[in-house]
Amino acid sequence: LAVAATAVFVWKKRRRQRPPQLKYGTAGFRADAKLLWVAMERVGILAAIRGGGKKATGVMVTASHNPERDNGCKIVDTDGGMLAEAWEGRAEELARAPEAEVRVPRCDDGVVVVGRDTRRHSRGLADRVKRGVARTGARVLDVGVVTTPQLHHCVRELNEGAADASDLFGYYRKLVEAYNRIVPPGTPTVELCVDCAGGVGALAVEKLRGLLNGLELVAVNRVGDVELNRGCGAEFVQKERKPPRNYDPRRRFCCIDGDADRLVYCYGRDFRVLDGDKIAALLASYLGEYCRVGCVQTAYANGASTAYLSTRVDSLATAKTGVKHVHAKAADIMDVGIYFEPNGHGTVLFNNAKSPPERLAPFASLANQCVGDAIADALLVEAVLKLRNWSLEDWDAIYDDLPSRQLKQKIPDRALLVPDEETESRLLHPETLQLAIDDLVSKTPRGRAFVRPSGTEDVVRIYAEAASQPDADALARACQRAVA
Ligand code: 16G
Ligand code: ZN
Repeated sequence: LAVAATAVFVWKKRRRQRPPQLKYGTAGFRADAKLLWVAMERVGILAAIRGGGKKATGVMVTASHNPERDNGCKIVDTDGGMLAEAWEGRAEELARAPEAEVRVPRCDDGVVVVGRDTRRHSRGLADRVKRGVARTGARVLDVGVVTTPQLHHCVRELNEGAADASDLFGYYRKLVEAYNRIVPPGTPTVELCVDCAGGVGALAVEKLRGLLNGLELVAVNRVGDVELNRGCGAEFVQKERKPPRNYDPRRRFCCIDGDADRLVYCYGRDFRVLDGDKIAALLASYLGEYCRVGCVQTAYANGASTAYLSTRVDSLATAKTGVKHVHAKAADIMDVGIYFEPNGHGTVLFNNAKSPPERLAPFASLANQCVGDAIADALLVEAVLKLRNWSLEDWDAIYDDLPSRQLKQKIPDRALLVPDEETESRLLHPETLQLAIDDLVSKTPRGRAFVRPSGTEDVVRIYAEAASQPDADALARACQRAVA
């Protein structure tokens, strides 16, 4: 009896214990994988509730470009996009609540699509998500190891009436058909090495091999070749400006991240990086010849790209960092809304999907309409380069990046820094810090700088650009000292 009593006591205590107080960050929960077990089950419950017992939603278990030890999840909304911001608070509450306080409603006719990346713990965490979904009575559709954009695609397809989107056959068919409509057969073949950061993107690249007119994809840094996201991948290459592992300057290279929703290109012995800004510029300059194009950037966009785009697109806007912000603005701008963050996350939205100009129809099916998709974006870039008959050098030469520098600084409480709601490029509080930054900027030729609290890491990010690299470095360091 005493043993049973102890067991009941322990069980009750556990039910009252608070799980880790996670934050729903810029793109979902993200933390050391060990802290996520409870949260994942709750995320499954939340995703089912969000579907309202009728529609499909999704959960992607991934920590994207973070190190292998981290994990997380991205919740996919009924339209195939990211979870509506209004629901993030509810997700947090549910993830943080002691078990005894969790109320689980019935969502019998809902479906939650569950996918995962290649991390060691992703399978176990996905099982937890599935357990949460099962508690609501909703059905689980397990699509296994997929890229994040593939999972978004599945959810959208299901809600648009597809019987089953889980084999991804429709996803690949759409890409191949659209690309081959733009690029005719018989076109001379270009080889493109895709640095897959040791992640799931390699599976998609393999699937597309041999199917595309004039384009041979080669997966480099496949699962198991390298540690995930370490010394390779889009985040590493864009932030560090260093060649990824297994880079070969004689071959054409692009780099994606651990869940294949970011893309940057690179080339040459002097290692040039073509980032998201340059991808936006390339696509905008081409599409702008056929329709009215709007572009959305974040404050991290290089000033030279902003200057280039301002004379070539019909509308140019700045949004807060994070896909949900740039995506929303791009969906509301001109016939075609292009957004790319410099880190390579972006896509082209066809806002008049019913009637894109004839010539652009295949672009409208190639570009992922839910979220940035590194694989689809690489095909868009390759298609436009072929149509223009451009090399990477030609593309790179459309404008020269202003020298820039990014730094980060840990402070005791980054929540004390409050940026403006519109663009996150100025601090509303503390005012004295913003004044100090203004002063430093005014003394730097072509200077621009801002600081903002990261939404994915416990740090403050510092961005600076200037006419010369030493000036950009000095400006960034001076802002860092002002923050610290
Ligand atoms: C996330 C965002 C990315 C953003 C980055 C900013 C999505 C899918 N991803 O990775 O768009 O650029 O966070 O990180 O929204 P930060 O808040 O740490 O600077
Ligand atoms: Zn990612």
